[in-house]
Amino acid sequence: MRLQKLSYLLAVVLLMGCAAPAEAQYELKDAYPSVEFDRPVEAVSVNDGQGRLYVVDQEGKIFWLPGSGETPAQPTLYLDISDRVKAGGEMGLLGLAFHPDFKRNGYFYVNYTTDNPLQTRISRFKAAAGNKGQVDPKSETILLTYEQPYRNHNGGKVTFGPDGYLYIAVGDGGSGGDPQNNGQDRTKLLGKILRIDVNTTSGNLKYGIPADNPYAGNTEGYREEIYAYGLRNPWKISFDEETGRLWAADVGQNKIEEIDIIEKGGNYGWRIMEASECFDPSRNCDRTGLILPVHEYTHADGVSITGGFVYRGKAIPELQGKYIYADYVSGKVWALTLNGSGKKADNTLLLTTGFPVSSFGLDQDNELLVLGYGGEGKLYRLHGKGE
Ligand SMILES: [Ca+2]
Ligand SMILES: [Ca+2]
Repeated sequence: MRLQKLSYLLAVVLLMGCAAPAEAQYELKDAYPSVEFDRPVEAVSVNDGQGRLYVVDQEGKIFWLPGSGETPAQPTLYLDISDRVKAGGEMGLLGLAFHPDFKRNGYFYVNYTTDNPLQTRISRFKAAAGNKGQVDPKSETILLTYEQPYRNHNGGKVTFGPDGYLYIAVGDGGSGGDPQNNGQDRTKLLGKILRIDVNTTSGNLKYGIPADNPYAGNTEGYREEIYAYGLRNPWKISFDEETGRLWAADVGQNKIEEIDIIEKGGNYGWRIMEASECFDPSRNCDRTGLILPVHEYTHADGVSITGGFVYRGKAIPELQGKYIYADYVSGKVWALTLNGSGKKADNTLLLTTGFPVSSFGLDQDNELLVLGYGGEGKLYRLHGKGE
């Protein structure tokens, strides 16, 4: 009897293969047990000497939490622009980036949707000297607006690159199947990664066009802000601080979610392709010049990808250099590893959250935060089990 049981257990272990033990190695811990947000979509830190973590609530508010050591941590309202933000579904205050020289100039940049007309705005705000208390909502300077033909697919991330330029993730405008073919239309800003220089102005623009942007000075009518195109709804882009690589998670249409390494001037395929498959046309599409994802997964594993970061923290050494991302719907969190030539080497499931993952954040020490959305808007930390 005992032996039978043992061999049964052995058979179960063998059948389960390697996937189960990998998932069991990680868990999430509530980073701020006393703190809840309505709908957190960003958690951003800045080298402001104060160790603060800034959390964006989709409704149009930014809060900050004090650095470690100050407990219990309570969020302080930093900026409230809910009077001008149209929130709900995929709309709202969606992105926050601090100027690399924030400590000196107090500038930070946001991406939000507004209505009448339905638009996306990229705006700059200015924190008063010393960065104490609340930021004046009247300190807004609107840098860039673009029309949103539909309420969904607004992208939303803004982030500074190692080159000091501001990168903006822009969705294809929305609906389904990109009916206006915005992703491939380089006369439009929709369905693109944009790159602008916020430290200068150019003609009527409140920003500059970097001289080496792919369409700088073009005569074809292409938008000079474009850095890369052919994206559907990049829900989070991030730079790997160490390699300078720009990562994008692009939400799929009917079948496939994808991760891309964004190169200047690259065409990432949408709507000609959904990840590695033809989409429109559905067969024999022209793949010439299209850049395929470094990784993709089908709707067997999730329905809407949420991009994260290449882990450069210290707490979980074995995740060093791996891209951590999730699926919003399935709650699965994975680690993707590239090899020396930038191709996929491994993709490992770390855990399944049991709640929708809206985003990832980085604290002052480059440690990873997982943002829970829907029901309880919580911030979690990823831990190795027993750590
Ligand atoms: Ca839209
Ligand atoms: Ca693609």
